[in-house]
Amino acid sequence: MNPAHYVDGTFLHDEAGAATFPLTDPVDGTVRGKVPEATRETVNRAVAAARTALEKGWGRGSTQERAAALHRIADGIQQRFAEFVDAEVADTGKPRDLAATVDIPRAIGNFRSYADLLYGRPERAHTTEIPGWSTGTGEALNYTVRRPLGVVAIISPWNLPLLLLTWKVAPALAAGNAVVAKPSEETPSTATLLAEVIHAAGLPAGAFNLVHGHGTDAAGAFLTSHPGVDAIAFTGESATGSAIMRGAAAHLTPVSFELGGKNAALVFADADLQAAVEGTVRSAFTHSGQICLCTERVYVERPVYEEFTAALAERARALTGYGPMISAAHRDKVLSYYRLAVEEGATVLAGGGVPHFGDARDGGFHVEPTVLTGLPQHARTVQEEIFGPVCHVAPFDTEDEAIALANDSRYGLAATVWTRDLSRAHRVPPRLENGIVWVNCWNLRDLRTPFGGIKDSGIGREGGEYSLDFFSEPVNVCVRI
Ligand code: NAD
Ligand code: 6OD
Repeated sequence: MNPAHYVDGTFLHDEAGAATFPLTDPVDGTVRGKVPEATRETVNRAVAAARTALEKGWGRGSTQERAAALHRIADGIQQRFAEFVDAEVADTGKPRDLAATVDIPRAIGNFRSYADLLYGRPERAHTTEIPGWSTGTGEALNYTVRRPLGVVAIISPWNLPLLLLTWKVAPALAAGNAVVAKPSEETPSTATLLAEVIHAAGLPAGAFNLVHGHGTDAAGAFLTSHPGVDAIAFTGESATGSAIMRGAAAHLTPVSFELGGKNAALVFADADLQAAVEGTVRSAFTHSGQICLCTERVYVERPVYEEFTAALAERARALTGYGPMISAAHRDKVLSYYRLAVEEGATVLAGGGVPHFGDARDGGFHVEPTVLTGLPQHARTVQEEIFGPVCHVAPFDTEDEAIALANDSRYGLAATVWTRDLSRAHRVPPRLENGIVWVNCWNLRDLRTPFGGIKDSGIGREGGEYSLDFFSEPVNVCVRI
Protein backbone atom coordinates (compact mmCIF):
# COMPACT_ATOMS: atom_id res chain seq x y z
CA MET A 1 0.00 0.00 0.00
CA ASN A 2 1.08 3.57 -0.61
CA PRO A 3 0.17 5.64 2.48
CA ALA A 4 -1.89 8.81 2.07
CA HIS A 5 -2.54 11.91 4.16
CA TYR A 6 -6.07 12.20 5.57
CA VAL A 7 -7.15 15.81 5.94
CA ASP A 8 -10.62 17.23 6.53
CA GLY A 9 -12.26 13.86 5.84
CA THR A 10 -10.45 13.34 2.52
CA PHE A 11 -7.55 11.07 1.55
CA LEU A 12 -4.89 12.97 -0.37
CA HIS A 13 -3.46 10.51 -2.88
CA ASP A 14 -0.70 11.52 -5.27
CA GLU A 15 -0.97 15.29 -4.99
CA ALA A 16 0.56 16.79 -8.12
CA GLY A 17 4.23 17.60 -7.62
CA ALA A 18 4.22 16.38 -4.02
CA ALA A 19 7.47 14.99 -2.68
CA THR A 20 7.63 11.34 -1.59
CA PHE A 21 10.20 9.15 0.11
CA PRO A 22 10.74 5.39 -0.16
CA LEU A 23 9.30 2.83 2.24
CA THR A 24 11.86 0.13 2.94
CA ASP A 25 11.30 -3.45 4.07
CA PRO A 26 13.63 -3.91 7.06
CA VAL A 27 13.63 -7.68 6.63
CA ASP A 28 15.44 -7.66 3.27
CA GLY A 29 16.21 -4.00 2.57
CA THR A 30 14.04 -3.78 -0.55
CA VAL A 31 11.93 -0.73 -1.38
CA ARG A 32 8.24 -1.63 -1.14
CA GLY A 33 6.41 1.66 -1.63
CA LYS A 34 6.50 5.42 -1.34
CA VAL A 35 5.24 7.80 1.29
CA PRO A 36 4.05 11.37 0.70
CA GLU A 37 6.02 14.06 2.55
CA ALA A 38 3.59 16.61 3.98
CA THR A 39 4.42 20.22 3.23
CA ARG A 40 3.85 23.06 5.68
CA GLU A 41 0.73 23.87 3.65
CA THR A 42 -0.67 20.34 4.16
CA VAL A 43 -0.01 20.58 7.90
CA ASN A 44 -1.70 24.00 8.00
CA ARG A 45 -4.75 22.54 6.24
CA ALA A 46 -4.91 19.67 8.73
CA VAL A 47 -4.74 22.02 11.74
CA ALA A 48 -7.38 24.30 10.20
CA ALA A 49 -9.66 21.32 9.50
CA ALA A 50 -9.32 20.19 13.11
CA ARG A 51 -10.25 23.67 14.36
CA THR A 52 -13.28 23.78 12.08
CA ALA A 53 -14.45 20.36 13.31
CA LEU A 54 -14.43 21.72 16.87
CA GLU A 55 -16.27 24.88 15.83
CA LYS A 56 -18.91 22.73 14.17
CA GLY A 57 -19.49 20.84 17.41
CA TRP A 58 -17.14 17.84 17.57
CA GLY A 59 -16.30 17.41 21.23
CA ARG A 60 -19.48 19.07 22.49
CA GLY A 61 -21.60 15.97 22.00
CA SER A 62 -22.38 13.58 24.82
CA THR A 63 -19.78 11.24 26.27
CA GLN A 64 -22.04 8.36 25.20
CA GLU A 65 -21.83 9.48 21.56
CA ARG A 66 -18.06 9.62 21.69
CA ALA A 67 -17.86 6.27 23.47
CA ALA A 68 -19.99 4.73 20.73
CA ALA A 69 -17.68 6.26 18.08
CA LEU A 70 -14.62 4.76 19.82
CA HIS A 71 -16.31 1.33 19.84
CA ARG A 72 -17.07 1.67 16.11
CA ILE A 73 -13.36 2.39 15.50
CA ALA A 74 -12.40 -0.65 17.58
CA ASP A 75 -14.90 -2.75 15.60
CA GLY A 76 -13.43 -1.43 12.34
CA ILE A 77 -9.90 -2.49 13.31
CA GLN A 78 -11.21 -5.88 14.42
CA GLN A 79 -12.97 -6.39 11.08
CA ARG A 80 -9.74 -5.65 9.16
CA PHE A 81 -7.50 -7.41 11.69
CA ALA A 82 -5.46 -9.41 9.14
CA GLU A 83 -4.80 -6.31 7.01
CA PHE A 84 -3.56 -4.44 10.06
CA VAL A 85 -1.27 -7.33 11.03
CA ASP A 86 0.11 -7.56 7.48
CA ALA A 87 0.78 -3.81 7.36
CA GLU A 88 2.48 -3.71 10.77
CA VAL A 89 4.68 -6.70 9.93
CA ALA A 90 5.57 -5.22 6.53
CA ASP A 91 6.62 -1.86 8.00
CA THR A 92 8.51 -3.11 11.05
CA GLY A 93 9.62 -6.65 10.15
CA LYS A 94 8.48 -7.73 13.61
CA PRO A 95 7.46 -11.37 14.12
CA ARG A 96 3.91 -11.95 12.95
CA ASP A 97 2.71 -13.41 16.25
CA LEU A 98 3.88 -10.27 18.07
CA ALA A 99 1.80 -8.04 15.81
CA ALA A 100 -1.16 -10.45 16.02
CA THR A 101 -1.08 -10.90 19.80
CA VAL A 102 0.17 -7.52 21.03
CA ASP A 103 0.16 -4.58 18.60
CA ILE A 104 -3.21 -4.90 16.90
CA PRO A 105 -5.23 -6.32 19.82
CA ARG A 106 -3.81 -3.56 22.05
CA ALA A 107 -4.84 -0.91 19.51
CA ILE A 108 -8.37 -2.27 19.69
CA GLY A 109 -8.08 -2.36 23.50
CA ASN A 110 -6.99 1.27 23.56
CA PHE A 111 -10.24 2.40 21.90
CA ARG A 112 -12.43 0.05 23.95
CA SER A 113 -10.86 0.96 27.29
CA TYR A 114 -11.42 4.70 26.77
CA ALA A 115 -14.95 4.06 25.51
CA ASP A 116 -15.64 2.09 28.69
CA LEU A 117 -14.17 4.85 30.85
CA LEU A 118 -16.49 7.36 29.18
CA TYR A 119 -19.64 5.27 29.72
CA GLY A 120 -19.32 5.55 33.47
CA ARG A 121 -19.05 9.32 33.37
CA PRO A 122 -21.69 11.97 33.79
CA GLU A 123 -22.17 14.28 30.79
CA ARG A 124 -20.14 16.89 32.64
CA ALA A 125 -17.24 14.65 33.46
CA HIS A 126 -15.42 14.98 36.78
CA THR A 127 -18.14 16.95 38.50
CA THR A 128 -17.16 17.68 42.10
CA GLU A 129 -19.45 19.77 44.23
CA ILE A 130 -17.96 21.77 47.13
CA PRO A 131 -20.88 23.37 48.91
CA GLY A 132 -20.95 25.57 51.94
CA TRP A 133 -17.65 27.47 52.25
CA SER A 134 -16.33 30.59 50.56
CA THR A 135 -13.81 33.36 51.20
CA GLY A 136 -16.04 35.99 49.60
CA THR A 137 -19.35 37.50 50.38
CA GLY A 138 -21.68 34.61 50.91
CA GLU A 139 -22.28 30.97 50.16
CA ALA A 140 -21.39 29.39 46.84
CA LEU A 141 -21.65 26.08 45.07
CA ASN A 142 -18.42 25.17 43.32
CA TYR A 143 -18.15 22.40 40.81
CA THR A 144 -15.64 21.36 38.19
CA VAL A 145 -16.26 20.50 34.57
CA ARG A 146 -13.66 19.30 32.13
CA ARG A 147 -13.45 20.66 28.62
CA PRO A 148 -11.31 19.43 25.72
CA LEU A 149 -8.05 21.25 25.01
CA GLY A 150 -8.87 21.82 21.34
CA VAL A 151 -6.55 20.79 18.52
CA VAL A 152 -3.96 18.27 19.67
CA ALA A 153 -0.86 17.13 17.80
CA ILE A 154 0.12 13.50 18.20
CA ILE A 155 3.60 12.37 17.17
CA SER A 156 4.41 8.68 17.41
CA PRO A 157 7.46 6.43 16.90
CA TRP A 158 8.11 3.35 14.77
CA ASN A 159 8.56 0.60 17.32
CA LEU A 160 4.91 -0.09 18.22
CA PRO A 161 3.37 2.03 15.49
CA LEU A 162 -0.38 1.44 15.86
CA LEU A 163 -0.29 0.62 19.57
CA LEU A 164 1.42 3.87 20.51
CA LEU A 165 -0.52 6.01 18.03
CA THR A 166 -3.90 4.74 19.30
CA TRP A 167 -2.70 4.97 22.91
CA LYS A 168 -2.91 8.75 22.36
CA VAL A 169 -5.60 9.08 19.68
CA ALA A 170 -8.19 7.15 21.71
CA PRO A 171 -8.04 9.32 24.87
CA ALA A 172 -7.63 12.52 22.81
CA LEU A 173 -10.87 11.80 20.92
CA ALA A 174 -12.55 10.46 24.08
CA ALA A 175 -11.92 13.80 25.78
CA GLY A 176 -13.46 15.60 22.79
CA ASN A 177 -10.38 16.99 21.07
CA ALA A 178 -9.70 17.17 17.35
CA VAL A 179 -6.50 15.40 16.35
CA VAL A 180 -3.71 15.93 13.86
CA ALA A 181 -1.44 12.88 13.98
CA LYS A 182 1.95 12.28 12.43
CA PRO A 183 3.23 8.71 12.64
CA SER A 184 6.88 7.83 12.20
CA GLU A 185 8.17 8.17 8.65
CA GLU A 186 9.39 4.56 8.99
CA THR A 187 5.94 3.10 9.71
CA PRO A 188 3.11 4.94 7.94
CA SER A 189 0.92 2.01 6.91
CA THR A 190 -1.25 1.07 9.91
CA ALA A 191 -1.81 4.77 10.58
CA THR A 192 -3.29 5.08 7.10
CA LEU A 193 -5.50 2.03 7.71
CA LEU A 194 -6.59 3.63 10.98
CA ALA A 195 -7.63 6.77 9.08
CA GLU A 196 -9.72 4.56 6.77
CA VAL A 197 -11.38 2.92 9.76
CA ILE A 198 -12.06 6.28 11.44
CA HIS A 199 -13.52 7.56 8.16
CA ALA A 200 -15.80 4.53 7.92
CA ALA A 201 -16.78 4.94 11.58
CA GLY A 202 -18.36 8.26 10.62
CA LEU A 203 -16.37 10.76 12.65
CA PRO A 204 -17.02 14.26 11.33
CA ALA A 205 -14.51 15.64 8.83
CA GLY A 206 -11.53 17.19 10.60
CA ALA A 207 -12.01 15.41 13.95
CA PHE A 208 -9.09 13.17 13.01
CA ASN A 209 -6.40 14.14 10.51
CA LEU A 210 -3.24 12.32 9.50
CA VAL A 211 -0.13 13.74 7.88
CA HIS A 212 2.94 11.76 6.89
CA GLY A 213 6.54 12.87 6.74
CA HIS A 214 9.76 13.36 8.61
CA GLY A 215 10.32 15.15 11.91
CA THR A 216 13.14 17.69 11.85
CA ASP A 217 12.44 20.72 9.62
CA ALA A 218 9.50 18.77 8.22
CA ALA A 219 5.93 17.70 9.01
CA GLY A 220 6.69 16.84 12.67
CA ALA A 221 8.27 20.21 13.42
CA PHE A 222 5.69 22.13 11.32
CA LEU A 223 2.96 20.52 13.40
CA THR A 224 4.46 20.80 16.88
CA SER A 225 5.49 24.44 16.45
CA HIS A 226 2.13 25.39 14.90
CA PRO A 227 0.39 28.25 16.74
CA GLY A 228 -2.98 26.58 16.12
CA VAL A 229 -2.04 23.48 18.13
CA ASP A 230 -3.30 23.51 21.73
CA ALA A 231 -1.33 20.53 23.07
CA ILE A 232 1.29 18.01 21.99
CA ALA A 233 1.46 14.33 22.91
CA PHE A 234 4.74 12.80 21.82
CA THR A 235 6.47 9.44 22.14
CA GLY A 236 10.03 9.08 20.93
CA GLU A 237 13.63 9.87 21.77
CA SER A 238 14.50 12.21 24.62
CA ALA A 239 16.52 14.45 22.27
CA THR A 240 13.50 14.77 19.99
CA GLY A 241 11.43 15.74 23.03
CA SER A 242 13.86 18.60 23.70
CA ALA A 243 13.60 19.76 20.08
CA ILE A 244 9.80 19.66 20.19
CA MET A 245 9.79 21.57 23.46
CA ARG A 246 11.90 24.33 21.92
CA GLY A 247 9.41 24.67 19.05
CA ALA A 248 6.44 24.55 21.41
CA ALA A 249 7.92 27.13 23.79
CA ALA A 250 7.02 30.05 21.53
CA HIS A 251 3.31 29.33 22.04
CA LEU A 252 3.57 27.82 25.56
CA THR A 253 1.95 24.67 24.15
CA PRO A 254 1.53 22.01 26.86
CA VAL A 255 3.30 18.69 26.28
CA SER A 256 2.96 15.09 27.33
CA PHE A 257 6.20 13.21 26.64
CA GLU A 258 7.01 9.48 26.71
CA LEU A 259 10.74 9.30 26.03
CA GLY A 260 13.72 6.98 26.13
CA GLY A 261 14.85 4.50 28.76
CA LYS A 262 17.84 2.52 30.01
CA ASN A 263 15.84 0.13 32.10
CA ALA A 264 17.34 -1.97 34.87
CA ALA A 265 16.41 -5.44 36.09
CA LEU A 266 17.41 -6.41 39.63
CA VAL A 267 17.76 -10.15 40.20
CA PHE A 268 18.06 -11.09 43.87
CA ALA A 269 19.54 -14.40 44.99
CA ASP A 270 16.17 -15.42 46.47
CA ALA A 271 14.43 -15.12 43.08
CA ASP A 272 12.99 -18.00 41.08
CA LEU A 273 16.06 -18.03 38.86
CA GLN A 274 14.50 -19.79 35.92
CA ALA A 275 11.62 -17.28 35.89
CA ALA A 276 14.13 -14.44 36.15
CA VAL A 277 16.14 -15.77 33.20
CA GLU A 278 13.03 -16.32 31.05
CA GLY A 279 11.65 -12.93 32.09
CA THR A 280 14.90 -11.22 31.17
CA VAL A 281 15.01 -13.00 27.80
CA ARG A 282 11.58 -11.45 27.18
CA SER A 283 12.42 -8.04 28.61
CA ALA A 284 15.73 -7.70 26.76
CA PHE A 285 14.97 -9.32 23.41
CA THR A 286 11.24 -8.92 22.63
CA HIS A 287 10.90 -7.04 19.33
CA SER A 288 14.70 -7.21 19.16
CA GLY A 289 14.95 -4.82 22.10
CA GLN A 290 13.07 -2.07 20.27
CA ILE A 291 10.59 -1.36 23.05
CA CYS A 292 11.19 1.56 25.36
CA LEU A 293 10.50 -0.73 28.32
CA CYS A 294 13.16 -3.26 27.36
CA THR A 295 15.86 -4.13 29.88
CA GLU A 296 19.37 -3.02 28.88
CA ARG A 297 20.98 -3.23 32.34
CA VAL A 298 20.78 -6.34 34.51
CA TYR A 299 22.13 -6.37 38.07
CA VAL A 300 22.39 -9.80 39.69
CA GLU A 301 23.16 -10.63 43.33
CA ARG A 302 26.62 -12.17 43.44
CA PRO A 303 25.75 -15.70 44.69
CA VAL A 304 23.64 -16.35 41.56
CA TYR A 305 25.51 -14.07 39.14
CA GLU A 306 27.49 -16.77 37.29
CA GLU A 307 24.55 -19.15 37.01
CA PHE A 308 22.15 -16.43 35.84
CA THR A 309 24.59 -14.93 33.33
CA ALA A 310 25.49 -18.28 31.79
CA ALA A 311 21.82 -19.25 31.45
CA LEU A 312 20.87 -15.88 29.92
CA ALA A 313 23.73 -16.04 27.41
CA GLU A 314 22.79 -19.58 26.43
CA ARG A 315 19.16 -18.55 25.84
CA ALA A 316 20.28 -15.50 23.83
CA ARG A 317 22.52 -17.63 21.58
CA ALA A 318 19.61 -20.00 20.95
CA LEU A 319 17.11 -17.32 19.88
CA THR A 320 15.75 -17.66 16.35
CA GLY A 321 12.98 -15.97 14.42
CA TYR A 322 13.75 -12.50 15.71
CA GLY A 323 13.05 -9.46 13.57
CA PRO A 324 15.41 -6.79 12.21
CA MET A 325 16.25 -3.28 13.35
CA ILE A 326 13.86 -0.79 11.81
CA SER A 327 16.36 0.72 9.37
CA ALA A 328 19.94 0.55 8.11
CA ALA A 329 20.70 3.68 10.14
CA HIS A 330 19.37 2.13 13.35
CA ARG A 331 21.20 -1.15 12.62
CA ASP A 332 24.41 0.84 12.23
CA LYS A 333 23.78 2.69 15.51
CA VAL A 334 23.25 -0.57 17.42
CA LEU A 335 26.35 -2.14 15.84
CA SER A 336 28.38 0.93 16.77
CA TYR A 337 27.43 0.23 20.42
CA TYR A 338 28.45 -3.42 20.02
CA ARG A 339 31.90 -2.16 18.90
CA LEU A 340 32.01 0.51 21.60
CA ALA A 341 31.25 -2.11 24.28
CA VAL A 342 34.33 -4.08 23.24
CA GLU A 343 36.45 -0.92 23.16
CA GLU A 344 35.19 -0.13 26.68
CA GLY A 345 36.34 -3.57 27.85
CA ALA A 346 33.22 -5.73 27.66
CA THR A 347 33.22 -9.50 27.48
CA VAL A 348 30.74 -10.60 24.80
CA LEU A 349 28.97 -13.73 26.07
CA ALA A 350 26.45 -13.94 23.23
CA GLY A 351 26.02 -12.27 19.85
CA GLY A 352 27.84 -9.02 19.23
CA GLY A 353 27.51 -8.99 15.45
CA VAL A 354 25.32 -9.54 12.42
CA PRO A 355 23.64 -12.91 11.80
CA HIS A 356 24.02 -14.69 8.48
CA PHE A 357 20.90 -16.42 7.19
CA GLY A 358 21.96 -17.38 3.67
CA ASP A 359 18.74 -15.95 2.25
CA ALA A 360 17.10 -12.59 1.42
CA ARG A 361 17.27 -11.56 5.09
CA ASP A 362 21.00 -10.95 4.65
CA GLY A 363 19.98 -7.78 2.77
CA GLY A 364 18.00 -6.62 5.80
CA PHE A 365 18.88 -4.95 9.07
CA HIS A 366 19.26 -7.78 11.62
CA VAL A 367 21.69 -7.79 14.52
CA GLU A 368 22.40 -10.61 16.94
CA PRO A 369 20.87 -10.80 20.43
CA THR A 370 23.78 -9.81 22.60
CA VAL A 371 24.79 -10.32 26.24
CA LEU A 372 27.69 -8.31 27.66
CA THR A 373 29.51 -8.37 30.99
CA GLY A 374 32.54 -6.72 32.55
CA LEU A 375 31.82 -3.04 31.98
CA PRO A 376 32.12 -0.37 34.66
CA GLN A 377 28.91 1.45 35.60
CA HIS A 378 30.11 4.69 33.97
CA ALA A 379 30.71 3.05 30.54
CA ARG A 380 28.70 4.67 27.75
CA THR A 381 27.32 1.25 26.85
CA VAL A 382 25.85 1.04 30.37
CA GLN A 383 24.58 4.62 30.44
CA GLU A 384 23.21 5.33 26.94
CA GLU A 385 20.01 3.96 25.40
CA ILE A 386 20.90 1.55 22.57
CA PHE A 387 17.37 0.38 21.65
CA GLY A 388 18.52 -2.97 20.33
CA PRO A 389 18.65 -6.63 21.50
CA VAL A 390 21.41 -6.14 24.02
CA CYS A 391 21.89 -6.09 27.77
CA HIS A 392 24.84 -5.75 30.12
CA VAL A 393 24.92 -7.92 33.24
CA ALA A 394 26.80 -6.88 36.41
CA PRO A 395 26.95 -8.26 39.95
CA PHE A 396 25.90 -6.56 43.19
CA ASP A 397 26.32 -7.46 46.87
CA THR A 398 23.63 -5.60 48.81
CA GLU A 399 20.09 -4.33 48.26
CA ASP A 400 21.24 -0.73 48.74
CA GLU A 401 23.97 -1.19 46.13
CA ALA A 402 21.48 -2.69 43.66
CA ILE A 403 19.13 0.27 44.11
CA ALA A 404 21.98 2.76 43.73
CA LEU A 405 23.17 1.10 40.51
CA ALA A 406 19.66 1.02 39.07
CA ASN A 407 19.16 4.70 39.90
CA ASP A 408 22.51 5.73 38.43
CA SER A 409 20.99 6.76 35.10
CA ARG A 410 19.70 9.91 33.41
CA TYR A 411 16.63 7.86 32.48
CA GLY A 412 13.79 6.69 34.73
CA LEU A 413 11.20 4.77 32.77
CA ALA A 414 10.81 1.18 33.98
CA ALA A 415 12.52 -1.37 36.22
CA THR A 416 11.99 -5.03 36.98
CA VAL A 417 12.62 -6.69 40.35
CA TRP A 418 13.01 -10.46 40.65
CA THR A 419 12.63 -11.72 44.23
CA ARG A 420 10.61 -14.18 46.32
CA ASP A 421 11.01 -12.06 49.46
CA LEU A 422 7.64 -10.41 50.02
CA SER A 423 9.04 -7.54 52.08
CA ARG A 424 11.73 -6.79 49.50
CA ALA A 425 9.16 -6.90 46.71
CA HIS A 426 7.37 -3.99 48.37
CA ARG A 427 10.41 -2.25 49.88
CA VAL A 428 12.49 -1.84 46.75
CA PRO A 429 10.04 -0.40 44.13
CA PRO A 430 9.37 2.94 45.87
CA ARG A 431 13.14 3.53 46.12
CA LEU A 432 13.67 3.06 42.38
CA GLU A 433 13.65 6.27 40.35
CA ASN A 434 11.23 5.05 37.68
CA GLY A 435 7.66 5.60 36.59
CA ILE A 436 6.95 1.85 36.39
CA VAL A 437 8.31 -1.07 38.43
CA TRP A 438 7.38 -4.66 37.62
CA VAL A 439 7.91 -7.33 40.27
CA ASN A 440 8.45 -10.89 38.99
CA CYS A 441 7.04 -9.95 35.59
CA TRP A 442 7.63 -7.55 32.73
CA ASN A 443 5.30 -5.45 30.58
CA LEU A 444 2.18 -6.74 32.26
CA ARG A 445 -0.17 -3.87 31.45
CA ASP A 446 -3.45 -2.68 32.92
CA LEU A 447 -4.43 0.24 30.69
CA ARG A 448 -5.86 2.25 33.58
CA THR A 449 -2.55 2.44 35.46
CA PRO A 450 -0.20 5.45 35.20
CA PHE A 451 2.32 4.93 32.40
CA GLY A 452 5.37 7.11 31.90
CA GLY A 453 8.82 8.02 33.10
CA ILE A 454 10.74 10.48 35.22
CA LYS A 455 14.10 12.23 34.62
CA ASP A 456 14.89 12.18 30.87
CA SER A 457 12.25 9.49 30.27
CA GLY A 458 9.27 11.76 30.09
CA ILE A 459 6.88 14.41 31.28
CA GLY A 460 3.47 13.40 32.59
CA ARG A 461 1.63 10.10 32.67
CA GLU A 462 -0.62 8.29 30.22
CA GLY A 463 -3.23 5.64 30.86
CA GLY A 464 -6.89 5.71 31.96
CA GLU A 465 -7.79 8.87 33.82
CA TYR A 466 -4.21 10.16 33.55
CA SER A 467 -4.56 10.54 29.78
CA LEU A 468 -8.05 12.02 30.06
CA ASP A 469 -6.64 14.55 32.55
CA PHE A 470 -3.92 15.59 30.09
CA PHE A 471 -6.31 15.85 27.16
CA SER A 472 -8.85 18.00 29.03
CA GLU A 473 -8.83 21.14 31.16
CA PRO A 474 -10.64 21.44 34.51
CA VAL A 475 -12.91 24.48 34.69
CA ASN A 476 -14.15 25.71 38.05
CA VAL A 477 -17.76 26.90 38.01
CA CYS A 478 -18.74 28.94 41.06
CA VAL A 479 -22.46 29.67 41.53
CA ARG A 480 -23.43 32.15 44.20
CA ILE A 481 -26.25 30.84 46.33
P1 NAD B 1 12.23 9.68 17.27
O1 NAD B 1 12.26 10.65 18.39
O2 NAD B 1 13.33 9.66 16.32
O3 NAD B 1 10.91 9.89 16.39
C1 NAD B 1 9.63 9.83 16.96
C2 NAD B 1 8.70 10.71 16.15
O4 NAD B 1 9.10 12.06 16.28
C3 NAD B 1 8.67 10.39 14.66
O5 NAD B 1 7.35 10.50 14.19
C4 NAD B 1 9.54 11.50 14.08
O6 NAD B 1 9.26 11.82 12.75
C5 NAD B 1 9.19 12.64 14.98
N1 NAD B 1 10.18 13.71 15.06
C6 NAD B 1 11.52 13.60 14.95
N2 NAD B 1 12.09 14.82 15.08
C7 NAD B 1 11.10 15.71 15.26
C8 NAD B 1 11.04 17.11 15.47
N3 NAD B 1 12.15 17.85 15.51
N4 NAD B 1 9.85 17.70 15.64
C9 NAD B 1 8.72 16.96 15.63
N5 NAD B 1 8.70 15.63 15.43
C10 NAD B 1 9.87 15.00 15.26
O7 NAD B 1 12.01 8.26 17.95
P2 NAD B 1 11.97 6.84 17.22
O8 NAD B 1 13.36 6.55 16.73
O9 NAD B 1 10.84 6.83 16.27
O10 NAD B 1 11.60 5.88 18.45
C11 NAD B 1 12.55 5.31 19.31
C12 NAD B 1 12.67 6.15 20.57
O11 NAD B 1 11.39 6.32 21.16
C13 NAD B 1 13.51 5.50 21.65
O12 NAD B 1 14.28 6.49 22.29
C14 NAD B 1 12.49 4.94 22.61
O13 NAD B 1 12.94 4.75 23.92
C15 NAD B 1 11.43 5.98 22.53
N6 NAD B 1 10.14 5.44 22.94
C16 NAD B 1 9.64 5.77 24.17
C17 NAD B 1 8.42 5.25 24.59
C18 NAD B 1 7.82 5.56 25.93
O14 NAD B 1 6.65 5.23 26.16
N7 NAD B 1 8.56 6.17 26.85
C19 NAD B 1 7.72 4.40 23.74
C20 NAD B 1 8.27 4.08 22.51
C21 NAD B 1 9.48 4.61 22.11
O1 6OD C 1 1.93 -0.42 26.65
C1 6OD C 1 1.88 0.81 26.61
O2 6OD C 1 0.90 1.45 26.96
C2 6OD C 1 3.04 1.56 26.14
N1 6OD C 1 2.90 2.89 26.15
C3 6OD C 1 4.15 0.94 25.75
C4 6OD C 1 5.29 1.61 25.32
C5 6OD C 1 6.32 0.94 24.82
C6 6OD C 1 7.48 1.60 24.35
O3 6OD C 1 8.16 1.26 23.43
